[in-house]
Amino acid sequence: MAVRKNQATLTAKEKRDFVDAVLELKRLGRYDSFVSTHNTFIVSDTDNGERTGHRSPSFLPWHRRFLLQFEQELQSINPAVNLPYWDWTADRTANSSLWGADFLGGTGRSSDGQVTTGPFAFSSGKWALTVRPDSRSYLRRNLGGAVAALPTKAEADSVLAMATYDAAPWNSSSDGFRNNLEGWRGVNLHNRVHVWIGGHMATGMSPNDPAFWLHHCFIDKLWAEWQSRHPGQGYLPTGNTPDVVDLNDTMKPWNNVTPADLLDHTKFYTYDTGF
Ligand SMILES: [Cu+2]
Repeated sequence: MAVRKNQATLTAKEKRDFVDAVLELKRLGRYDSFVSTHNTFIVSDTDNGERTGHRSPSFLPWHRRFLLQFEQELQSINPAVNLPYWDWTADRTANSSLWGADFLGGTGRSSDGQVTTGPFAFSSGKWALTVRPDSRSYLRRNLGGAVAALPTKAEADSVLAMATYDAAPWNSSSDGFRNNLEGWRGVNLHNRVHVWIGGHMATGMSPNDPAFWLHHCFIDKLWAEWQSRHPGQGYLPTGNTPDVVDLNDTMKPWNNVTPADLLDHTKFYTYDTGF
């Protein structure tokens, strides 16, 4: 069983293996479809049609399925690689080893936001963006530039304490665990981290930054933690809800997987904290 580890505990070889597998997917032309798929599933509350990937209950199962697919792609390059997670309540600064030249590289330079260190620097010759919001093909970041602080452990705990998974109108104005975790309400966990990193992470094309996977892996872990804290609570809504993915509805773009299929992550992997 694959075990997803905290990035802070990865060995030098594990970091190298992860980075090398990501770079190889990019070289093979199998990375950028993840960027375009993610961007296709950005919606507003008032868009017509179904809300699937964001601003809706299926935010969590949609990203769980999305991460699983990416992890399987990495494992097709190197079976030893699992997604690591970034606990941003603990590793809270731009000086964290996460942003080291041997892992994700650091913040962007002040002139144009271009990441210039690490394997995803444009100058490495291995990380040119093709699915991108403008003509610039270099990865951009501005760590801590637009929002001063990452969410704290106390803030994460306050969201984990919420007993109800989600609530009508099932969008970015809802009460409940999902919307507070996604960050449209309350202390703002997930959205704030995207903005703290800045650059491409603050856009729908956020998977251009490999930090996306480590951030969302921690969001996925928080969902698993919420499930273990609230065993009597489950995914909502359970049926007949217009424009929303109900418990047993299939999710686009896969069309063969439902939230119910994804509730038990231990069918696929576990976390190093024991669940
Ligand atoms: Cu997303």
